[in-house]
Amino acid sequence: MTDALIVVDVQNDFCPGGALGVAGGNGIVAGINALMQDFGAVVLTQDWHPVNHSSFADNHPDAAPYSMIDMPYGRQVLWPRHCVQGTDGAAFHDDLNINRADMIIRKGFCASIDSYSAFFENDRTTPTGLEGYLRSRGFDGVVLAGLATDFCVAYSALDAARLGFDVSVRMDLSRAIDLDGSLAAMVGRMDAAGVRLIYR
Ligand code: VGL
Ligand code: ZN
Repeated sequence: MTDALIVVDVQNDFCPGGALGVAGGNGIVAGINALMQDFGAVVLTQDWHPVNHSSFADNHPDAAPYSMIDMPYGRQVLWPRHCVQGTDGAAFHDDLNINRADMIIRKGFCASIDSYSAFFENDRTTPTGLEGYLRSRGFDGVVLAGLATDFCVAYSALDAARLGFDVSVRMDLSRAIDLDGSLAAMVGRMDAAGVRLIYR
């Protein structure tokens, strides 16, 4: 088994004080840096939205942040404006060891569709290219950590499992948004999909 580490969205806007700050988000950075040393490949994902992105509540008249809308590809949460391309909020946390990364994959750059997963946009079919990258380098397993457990980490884990990778999530090195029970729901789905949830 050859595993790659995928570090999901450890960006300023997902850390406390950021536009979509996740409680304790900054507390996982040192542990993730240490974990990087155990892997033959380290991939970072970076949420990277244009200003007119359709997942931003303020791009929809009268829509409240955290409300839901129907998009052509399914239901979508409307988020506070976050991770706008080129802003400080979209930058990686200052302490993250980005020099260790072999690959940085950006996602959510298409205005009309969101992309939680590192592998597919939210239509679950438009690929990011990460599957090909990992397979062509000979990786057949992934370990995931980062932000947020119940959105971008979980979507990435479910897609990786669907693609046939061996998948583990370091729950101790991930932090959740937990919107209306989303953490419990996604833990259930990951468990059912055969994703190993590691709490150590
Ligand atoms: C994320 C909501 C919107 C995440 C990204 O990284 O989990 N969540 N964009
Ligand atoms: Zn986003």
